[in-house]
Amino acid sequence: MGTTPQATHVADVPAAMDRALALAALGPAHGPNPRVGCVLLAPQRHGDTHRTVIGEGWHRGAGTPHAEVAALADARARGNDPRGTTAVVTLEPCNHTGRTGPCAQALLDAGVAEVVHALDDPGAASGGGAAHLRDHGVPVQPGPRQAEALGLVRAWHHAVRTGRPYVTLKLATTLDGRVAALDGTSRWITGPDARAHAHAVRATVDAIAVTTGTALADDPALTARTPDGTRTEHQPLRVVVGHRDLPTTSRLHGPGGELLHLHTHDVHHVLDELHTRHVRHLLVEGGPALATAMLRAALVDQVHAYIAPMLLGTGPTAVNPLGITTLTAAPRWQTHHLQQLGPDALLVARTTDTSHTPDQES
Ligand code: AOF
Ligand code: ZN
Repeated sequence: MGTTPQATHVADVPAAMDRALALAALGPAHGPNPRVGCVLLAPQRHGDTHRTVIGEGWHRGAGTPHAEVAALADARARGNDPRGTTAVVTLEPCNHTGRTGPCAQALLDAGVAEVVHALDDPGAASGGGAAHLRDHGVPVQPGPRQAEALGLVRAWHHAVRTGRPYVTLKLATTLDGRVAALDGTSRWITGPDARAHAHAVRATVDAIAVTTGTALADDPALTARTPDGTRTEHQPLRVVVGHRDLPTTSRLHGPGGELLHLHTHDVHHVLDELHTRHVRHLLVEGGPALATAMLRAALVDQVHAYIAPMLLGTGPTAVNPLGITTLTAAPRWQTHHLQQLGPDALLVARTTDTSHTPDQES
């Protein structure tokens, strides 16, 4: 099925989990649902060194079959009987009927003998699949490779757990943290490689937010584009925060994702509204007023700091005063990773220590 060659044999359950994680990564990083992969292993016969993969699948986005159901369908399409198999899944099988039916029950109905899953499902309705399987006599082993599985679904997991989107704040500054010169010139501080990276990030998030001030001053399109200017298939929701109206000629009214104008300055209200729209990952792109309000409310989970090796000495900074007057009052973030982008650098910092977990979201 799909774009990847089928695995036919794997050494053992850990190798099957490697495969399930690789399959999960084929799903979209954006959207309301998590990226999940599933591998069905035939029972180990005496003397075999490897186990046969009889079916595998991954989730391709909201409304399409879940990974477990996709793997069962793959097995049947290949003429394989899923009875007695071990289901190796990157997320606990769901226990609810949402856009599709409950996977825990689908695995039971198929006669699967045991389940190994990485992450627990934190959803109030969707969780509990492991208990349901155990109650019906199917052993469930939770927990291997949680960090990797989480790296694939960080924003979704955060949103389901906390009831608000995961927020990435993008900053593009000089070495001394400035975003414009005194005369207001601000394009371009970072170079093409940094901009290409930022566009690739846009293509993985659900929504991008800017203030009306930034929208009026810069007239951004807020679309995700490849370096040749082509719009990518997925276009995030474009969110403008603030009271002033945008002219009808604004590029935000042009082609791209849906435009949502929120006439508020309350960042909690912004995130509530986006959460009800199933936005899992919000990218905040400016200006400094919105960045500052989000930081003051402790609503930023990750900063993408693009830093250009130039100095201005004066001019506006990326963030306005945060009310911090002494060093010990400044929260210290964790460096998740550091990357060179042409002449510039990208530092990804997070509020919690995820520096040892891989991350395939961006
Ligand atoms: C997925 N894909 O492979 C698994 C999921 O609205 P629904 O019916 O698509 O259900 C989405 C929820 O199901 C999701 O939030 C998660 O809790 C659970 N498991 N979801 O999209 C999958 N296994
Ligand atoms: Zn499911």
